Amino acid sequence: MRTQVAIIGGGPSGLLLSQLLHQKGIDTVVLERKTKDYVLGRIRAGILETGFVDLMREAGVSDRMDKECFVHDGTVISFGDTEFSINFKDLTGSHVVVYGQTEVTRDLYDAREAMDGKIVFNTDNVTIHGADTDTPFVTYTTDGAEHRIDCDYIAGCDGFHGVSRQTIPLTVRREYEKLYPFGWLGVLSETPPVHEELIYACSDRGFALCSMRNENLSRYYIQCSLSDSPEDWTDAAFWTELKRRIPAKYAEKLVTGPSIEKSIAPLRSFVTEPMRWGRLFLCGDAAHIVPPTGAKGLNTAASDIHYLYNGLVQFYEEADREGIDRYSEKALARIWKAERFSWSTTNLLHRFPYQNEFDLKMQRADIDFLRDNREAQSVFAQNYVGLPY
Ligand code: FAS
Ligand code: PHB
Repeated sequence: MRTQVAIIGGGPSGLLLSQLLHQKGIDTVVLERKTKDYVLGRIRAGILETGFVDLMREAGVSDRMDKECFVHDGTVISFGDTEFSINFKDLTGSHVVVYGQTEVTRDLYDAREAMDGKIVFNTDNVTIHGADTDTPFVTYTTDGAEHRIDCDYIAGCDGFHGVSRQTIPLTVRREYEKLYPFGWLGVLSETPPVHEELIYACSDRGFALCSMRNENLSRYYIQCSLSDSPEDWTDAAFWTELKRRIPAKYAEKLVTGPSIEKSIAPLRSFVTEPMRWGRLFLCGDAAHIVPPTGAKGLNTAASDIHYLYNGLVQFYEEADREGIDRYSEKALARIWKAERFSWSTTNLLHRFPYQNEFDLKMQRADIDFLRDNREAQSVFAQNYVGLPY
């Protein structure tokens, strides 16, 4: 088989790139290790920057999102029983959209299948060959048979545990990582959201987040120990702990219910440089990870796709390599700013085991300054709604 762009990974990055390129008549094949149902069963991000929304519109897959999403003009930040709002619209003229990653991925799969997009599921042993030559190819096995795809370029959209990043020699790639001493225990419940906006809660007992997917599907998180497993937490224990971390006015009206999904995500900051090696480009979680506090994971994947898509179109339509030659530089410039914001909000709102009384006073002063200072809120809002591509 031959294609123009071989895409490894059928998550939001790979599917969005495939869909965008297809619209420009550029041929792709997507290789996905799992089944479509498995991919759609993962509960992950919930907040989309307007840049992501614009890309979904450009890809022609925004109809359901436009009908079903929530537009959020701000968020609530609380510390114990005190709270304040940050008004994105007032401070930046922009907003964010609440629409789950599961739905984004579902819409992209539906569009790819409606256009007979080539997606191969259950691929094993995906291996990238000759990425640093002018004749790269990818091999993989399905149902025990080996296959080969010759291509012009390879997009590594295969997430943090994929093969693409590992293909770049250690003599070429540099990795930057920070691990956090806690995780997020997340619960999905078919209950109405406790508030119309998200609540990022800092408390003496640790961080909590009240989010949502729709008017009867809520997503809640509490900071938890890395030694915890979801089975350690009954639904009742989760709800009790969540109520102890959010302001009483919300705890009193929280509608609880059975969890339909319960999982723990570790938190890490991670970046690989460069994001290109020859004809291999890394996108999304294959290249970088953020703690989800700033809602940047999926949104930095989107800006990577924006840069790579436009670079590939520039190459195929104008024989101009400037876009693909500058891909890594442009993507990393935005990624490091998102890493900073995600690291900063994680430090602002979580409890760290080593914090002493002075550290706690500094954290409280940081939150009080954000509460009282419009410029500080403007910096937060600009980062949260998404810095320019
Ligand atoms: P993905 O990991 O989504 O997709 C990669 C795909 O490649 C997967 O389908 C995988 O099966 C496939 N793959 C892997 N190896 C392969 C191989 N060798 N061959 C073929 N296919 C292969 N972000 C937020 O903004 N907010 C959140 O709350 C949030 N929560 C998260 C919770 C968890 C547990 C995780 C892991 C991430 C979370 N994220 C969150 C970040 C997440 O949303 C990512 O940013 C987003 O999934 C990035 O999309 P992709 O780059 O497509 O990677
Ligand atoms: C979510 O709804 O899953 C979500 C929202 C905001 C975040 C992280 C996760 O910062």
